[in-house]
Amino acid sequence: MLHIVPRRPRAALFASAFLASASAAAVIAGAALPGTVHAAEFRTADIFTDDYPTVMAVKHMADQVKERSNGKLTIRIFSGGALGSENDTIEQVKLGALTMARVSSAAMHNICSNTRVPALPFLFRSKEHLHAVLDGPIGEQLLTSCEKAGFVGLAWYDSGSRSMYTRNKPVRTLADAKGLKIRVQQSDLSVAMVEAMGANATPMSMGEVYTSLKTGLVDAAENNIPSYESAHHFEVAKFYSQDEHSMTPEILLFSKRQWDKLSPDEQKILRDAARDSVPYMRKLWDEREAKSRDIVVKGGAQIVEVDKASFQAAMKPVYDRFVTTPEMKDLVKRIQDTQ
Ligand code: BDP
Repeated sequence: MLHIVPRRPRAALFASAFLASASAAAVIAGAALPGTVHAAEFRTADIFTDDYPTVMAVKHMADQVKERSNGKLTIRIFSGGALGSENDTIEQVKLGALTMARVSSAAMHNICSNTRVPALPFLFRSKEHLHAVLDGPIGEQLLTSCEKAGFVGLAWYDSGSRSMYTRNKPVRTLADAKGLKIRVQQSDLSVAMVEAMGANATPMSMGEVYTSLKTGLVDAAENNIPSYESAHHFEVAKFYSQDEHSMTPEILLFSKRQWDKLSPDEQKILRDAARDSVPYMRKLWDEREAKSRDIVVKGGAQIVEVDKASFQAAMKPVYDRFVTTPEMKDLVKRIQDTQ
């Protein structure tokens, strides 16, 4: 029933990833000259299944890449967590053992610090505000900010807004969150955000959340509605409290090691196709949000209205702790000023 597979032992993962990528690496290595496109197969990973918007968007990109390269460049998608957790796939991409990964940008927070910016609580006023920022120079600046760490950012994908959901009682105000044990993503910012709410943060990978909620290891988790639905969390945590504390986007990563071996033509085909998959993804995302909301409500979940202002007012310590460098301060200011 669980669509997101649990973690697999690290050694096995790496062995299979290296084997899987050996042929592609051999084809690419040293072969690329400017103005040329050579045959190569790239591999990408996602924890979600084939019918999820992130996976369908990368499939769209793969189709475009194949067509625009006359069948020379192909992208093979390992969905459903087949290559491990997001942290596992990020490590593989860094090493160049895996070409690409679609992950939550929160999984990059501790790797390249600027990616924390779009996850700051209550930063975006609306989906339109988020799009205006990510589609413009700030989005571009943030996408390139992980290159030193070994990652080329190809695109931002929507991920709606994240809200809290609980097993035992609905959360309506900040006071209701006090003392709850809440699963968060493996990011210091996510931990700090939940602590600022007066709750206790338990960081873990997505694949472990269902069981942790079911067994009571945690009282709550937080996510967008499509994740809440597709990972079946709504079956074990019935109260979905719409505090909409963050709009952390998804990021599509390409291994810098592999990128640097590609010709400018090959890079352009990949970049353009990634970019062109964004509007398609947004359409799918909106449809999926509506569909997921329907499924969870029919499945017995309760969508709870929240006193958002009480949550927002508690977030100052998060900004004080993470928005410290002149660059971060400038980014936040420019985002707030974006219309
Ligand atoms: C979802 C993201 C997924 C993350 C998950 C999480 O789409 O990439 O793994 O949240 O909470 O919204 O870990």
